[in-house]
Amino acid sequence: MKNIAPAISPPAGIGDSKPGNQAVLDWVHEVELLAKPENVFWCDGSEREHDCLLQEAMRQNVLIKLNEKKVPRSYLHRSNPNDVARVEQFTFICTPTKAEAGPTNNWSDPAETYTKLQGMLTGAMSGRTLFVVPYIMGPPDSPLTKVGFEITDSIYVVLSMRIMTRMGAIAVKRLGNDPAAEWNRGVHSLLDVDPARRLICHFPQDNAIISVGSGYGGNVLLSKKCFALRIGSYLARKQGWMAEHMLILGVESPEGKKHYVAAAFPSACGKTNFAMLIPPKHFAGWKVTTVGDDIAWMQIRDGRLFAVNPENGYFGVVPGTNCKSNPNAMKSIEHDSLYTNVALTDDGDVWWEGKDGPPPKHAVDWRGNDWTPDSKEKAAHPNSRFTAPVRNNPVLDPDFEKGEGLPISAIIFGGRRSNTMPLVFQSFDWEHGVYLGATMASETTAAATGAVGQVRRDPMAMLPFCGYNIGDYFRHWLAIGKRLTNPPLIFNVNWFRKGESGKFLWPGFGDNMRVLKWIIDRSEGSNGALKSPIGWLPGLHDLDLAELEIDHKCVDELLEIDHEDWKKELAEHKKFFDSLGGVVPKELISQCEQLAARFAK
Ligand code: OXD
Ligand code: MN
Repeated sequence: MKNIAPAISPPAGIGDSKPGNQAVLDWVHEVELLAKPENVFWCDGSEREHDCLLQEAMRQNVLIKLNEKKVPRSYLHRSNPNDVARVEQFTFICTPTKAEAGPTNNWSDPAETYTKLQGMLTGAMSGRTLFVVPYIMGPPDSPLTKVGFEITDSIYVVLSMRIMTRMGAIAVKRLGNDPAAEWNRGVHSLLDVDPARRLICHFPQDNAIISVGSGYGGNVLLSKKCFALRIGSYLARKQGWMAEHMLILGVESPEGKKHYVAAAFPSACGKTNFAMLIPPKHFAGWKVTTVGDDIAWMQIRDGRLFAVNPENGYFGVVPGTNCKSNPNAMKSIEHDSLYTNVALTDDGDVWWEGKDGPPPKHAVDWRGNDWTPDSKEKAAHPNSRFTAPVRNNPVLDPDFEKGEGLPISAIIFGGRRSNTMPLVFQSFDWEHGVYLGATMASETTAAATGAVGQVRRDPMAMLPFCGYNIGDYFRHWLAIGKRLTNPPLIFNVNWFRKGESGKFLWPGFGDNMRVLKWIIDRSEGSNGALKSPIGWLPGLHDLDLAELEIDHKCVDELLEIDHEDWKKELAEHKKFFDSLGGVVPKELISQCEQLAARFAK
């Protein structure tokens, strides 16, 4: 069989930065004995190393260099067509008991799973290079920051980790030489990229991850979903902090007053767009800055929640990104970026459905086939991705690296719902807010394999990412609320409500600033709201809709609470809680009853 990741022979002085920590050395040695690579490459994150890996990735056709004038220092990667999204059905939480993983996770026995994976990894790296990638998650001087090491046989993974994390010597230094220090062990092997031998396994008690058989980012950049969310959420509960699938943004008023907001939306629901929002003209002087677009780690200090973005790059969905939907993302991917599964134009540029301008007359699609505008196939895969450094973002928050984190004034939950959910509403209090998060739902997207467009409950957008029992996760949220003397207010938004004609009622994108402004005003106690059975809703005059061409009828529809729809919604909440088999805390059951009672009044 063809070796899909042939070993590389780096020049002297590259790939030999062994750390001093004996626990790391022992672990790498153990994996080496099992996977039998040709050689071991110790990454240090230097420029020399980067150049060497890029050259090798091009030589192996893992990366295609793009037109240097059009997209400087950027590359295209094509994944195996059977490997284009996260695979929730092959993702496992391996805790000693099934109850610890809970009703929403696939569970498998840790000892049996280790044995099975050891079998799969035996000799798996023969003829390949075993790369050791040290990285930190979080700003260099933050108490929240954690160290991880990823072993991989994929050069694409190494180059992507270099963008997505602070990688190399910085992590080795932070870990130090104490063999008992806390760090995450991640092992990844492409094997033969066969879906039948694809497994993403988490061992929370061991702070360890093993991922085999895939090369897709969400399955193999172990820092991200696997460590920062699944293992992270487990550690967070144990250690009293929060690891959430949330963007973090800053909003500054013309007077210089600044708030930070964290928002949990399921995959591919516009987190990156919201985090990079450009306010409409009417909001001249208002500034929105990005702290993070996917993950928030939050700790309590002085009774408030403070958040950091543990990542150092963006791994975003490409199709639909353009100068109208997200000009800041377009700037972020203009250079020094990796593209995965987009189309390649004849002049070495990248193209995707929804990019500005007319489609190219000819391109090579994401599978490597000729493509023209008449082709039936899409040029870019719907879940094609960019990997870009945060530093490329023109609106990166100046305090992005602040170690203590940034104080969160509001938490927003949201999903993709064609009906039922109004544009925005505010919870009555923290406990009610936890209920909003716990019962959140969204229409599924291409970010994970499976049917697209079906409404599924996705509590706090963590359904695929909570590394332990979801009931205990809800309990953790409730317990955090008790420790907060100055908690963020909690809101729910829905940019995706449709009218009878099937068209979106709300323009979205930059105009989401209008909703954000109401949220900020509410956090300052300075704007009105109407009490409804589901929470506080803005009155018609509480939302600043100036200079927006929108029918009053649309606004009414956007804020409408249809009692028939809500009867069904409430039944779905109950059904969802019932499906969790008794793990839901009594406080949330009571919230469900209170909601029913408010509607019955
Ligand atoms: C992502 C996801 O890639 O949530 O961020 O799937
Ligand atoms: Mn995500």
